[in-house]
Amino acid sequence: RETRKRVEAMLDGHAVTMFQQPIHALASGQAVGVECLARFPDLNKRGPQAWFDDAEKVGLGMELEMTAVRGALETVGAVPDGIYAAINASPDTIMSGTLREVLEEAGAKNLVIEITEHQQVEDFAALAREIEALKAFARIAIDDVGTGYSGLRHLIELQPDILKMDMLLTRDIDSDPARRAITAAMVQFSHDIGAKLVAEGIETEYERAVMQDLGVDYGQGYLFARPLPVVAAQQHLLGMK
Ligand code: G
Ligand code: G
Ligand code: MN
Ligand code: NA
Repeated sequence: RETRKRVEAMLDGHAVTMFQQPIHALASGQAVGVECLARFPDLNKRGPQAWFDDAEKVGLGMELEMTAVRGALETVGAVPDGIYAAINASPDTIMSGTLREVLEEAGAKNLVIEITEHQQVEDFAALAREIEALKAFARIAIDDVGTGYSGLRHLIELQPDILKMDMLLTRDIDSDPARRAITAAMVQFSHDIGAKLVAEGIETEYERAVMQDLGVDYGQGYLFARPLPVVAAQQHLLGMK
């Protein structure tokens, strides 16, 4: 009950702020996109993941996700032409049809939906159908490939435009042949299906260089920029272009 009150108070208080983290092409260094990420009050004590987990626990997960989506859509007008804006959504939210309604109404250009999966999907065929319908409004990215439930079926059946590798692969990429081998296989797979591959959590120039050498298309991480308030993100994007 305490948790429910806390989440409700946060939602009622319109306390969700959307930040943007730039995504860069590794070869040219140019910014190609931003990921919209939710930020909450008292961030030092409770990170975004804790808020999303709490909301999910008390049945407000979809409401919080859609609050973040609406907030993100309010910020995408500021994104320069030619740069995509990525929004996170779970299968539940996608299958509810609400996301499609909101995107249809917003009519925003150059959107990407990052499918973030933390639970097993009961009705995969229904998810796949809704994803097909969403492609009229956005490109599709699979988030955190290789972790949780973002498994093979997603890669095979959803025909994604973008794949995002979990930062587990980026960390220690210099010293670990297994991480390099999986990344190389991901590069091959992505390109065979006509998708772009993103390495997440790039913090050092060395990690960036290894990922580029392996053929990874795009990178996201503190080396390029942290998740930034929208005005700072736009300054970053315009400065790099
Ligand atoms: O932004 P990062 O700092 O800490 O976010 C942690 C996690 O919180 C992300 O990996 C993601 O799962 C979740 N998250 C952050 N922002 C959003 C959002 O806008 N929508 C959804 N659905 N999840 C988000
Ligand atoms: O949606 P997703 O789970 O991919 O959210 C991205 C997460 O990764 C966010 O929590 C964001 O703050 C985090 N992140 C982005 N870049 C870096 C980085 O370079 N290092 C680390 N440790 N985390 C990062
Ligand atoms: Mn994401
Ligand atoms: Na991710």
